[in-house]
Amino acid sequence: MKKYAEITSIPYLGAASTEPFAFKYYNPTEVVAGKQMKDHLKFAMSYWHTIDAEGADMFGSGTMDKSFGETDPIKKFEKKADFAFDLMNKLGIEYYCFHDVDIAPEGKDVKESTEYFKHMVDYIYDLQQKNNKKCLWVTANNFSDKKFMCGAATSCCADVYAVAAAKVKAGIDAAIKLGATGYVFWGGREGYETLLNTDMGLELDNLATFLTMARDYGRKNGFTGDFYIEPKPKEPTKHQYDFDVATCMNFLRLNNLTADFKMNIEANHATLACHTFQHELRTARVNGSFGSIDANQGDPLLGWDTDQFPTNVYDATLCMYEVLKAGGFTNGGLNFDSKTRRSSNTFEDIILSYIAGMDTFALGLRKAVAMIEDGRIDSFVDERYASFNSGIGKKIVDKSTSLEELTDYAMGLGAIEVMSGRQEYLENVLNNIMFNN
Ligand code: XUL
Ligand code: CO
Repeated sequence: MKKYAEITSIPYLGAASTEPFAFKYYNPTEVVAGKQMKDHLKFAMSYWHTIDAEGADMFGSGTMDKSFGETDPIKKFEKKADFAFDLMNKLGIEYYCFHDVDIAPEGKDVKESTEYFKHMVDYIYDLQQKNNKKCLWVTANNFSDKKFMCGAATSCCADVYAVAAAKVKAGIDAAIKLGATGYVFWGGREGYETLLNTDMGLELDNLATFLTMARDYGRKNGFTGDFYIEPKPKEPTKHQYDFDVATCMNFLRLNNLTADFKMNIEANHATLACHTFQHELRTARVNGSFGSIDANQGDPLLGWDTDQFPTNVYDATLCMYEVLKAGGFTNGGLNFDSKTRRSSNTFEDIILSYIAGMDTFALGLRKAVAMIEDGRIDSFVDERYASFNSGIGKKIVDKSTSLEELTDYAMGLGAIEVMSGRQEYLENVLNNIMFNN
């Protein structure tokens, strides 16, 4: 197998190829359903797992060294950034996203950390211009440091809340400078372990105030992208306030934030909430809050966030079906919040993992287009709800009936026959589409 340094770019060689460092399904400029594949998929490299994570887990230390031979903290992060853009070039990825602490070292206090961060934002800005890349979104890591042990915007300590606000302000400034089209809030420790020590009402109100201030600051200073909430039900806290899309939508509606906040849906967070990925995407779509996607997968036998590179083509197909039905990405895109397994510890593995994830979603896109073009599933659903197209059903849809009128109508009915849901037939149709071409 080739070494990382020998790889200059990953070509599209098609499904018959056995070359490991080639795309089998992702052909960036090929037009499918009226758009180039790269514009349908808007792949983004996510910094924290790819550029920083070294494979440490709670039972052992890292298995990979990503210091790039540097000990000076600033030089190390500059080398990481150089590597990040080189990797994106090799893979043909146009977008990237990051937490503040992914791109810069932390200083002794907020002031010093912000200076380091600004230096690295400038450094990355130059790389982005030189390499013709775009920033998908920025976020603040307001969960790792020990001061965030009881939350950030939902902390019991007002000083911690202020530090979290300063970090978000710096992140929004970076998003504006880099022209990012998104700013993400994932509520890492915004939740609680026990109600015995928690003022839930105050925490939720403080969170709403925090998001409102961030929105107002961003809009006042020229940030025109989307703000995103990334739902996750648990881990690290036992109860997270951003449990799933429906919970987040309730919170956003209550606090008049739906015009500015959309969802950043992560595949495995959906699974942890006991939903399918498609359920979360559909819930966002019907609520008008579909925004961006964190594409990874979990392990069905493990109950935590394994953040694996996606290889499940069924999930990717149903995901891309929802994306197409939502009209495609606007400000959002598809980022790989995914990491190589701890035992896949070489730079070649990073490239191979991205190829797997990108090919999986490219295949998913192709199959989703085939599903729509085939039409059997969509037309079955249309037929299933046909009783709402005319007569009393149309009146229900038009909100022009009443319980009295429906009662009169029901009184005149004889035996009713409800059409079969034909789930097995539809699953068979899906398999037919997946494997027939
Ligand atoms: C954590 C997670 C984060 C968010 C950004 O589970 O997914 O990477 O995507 O903070
Ligand atoms: Co994520």
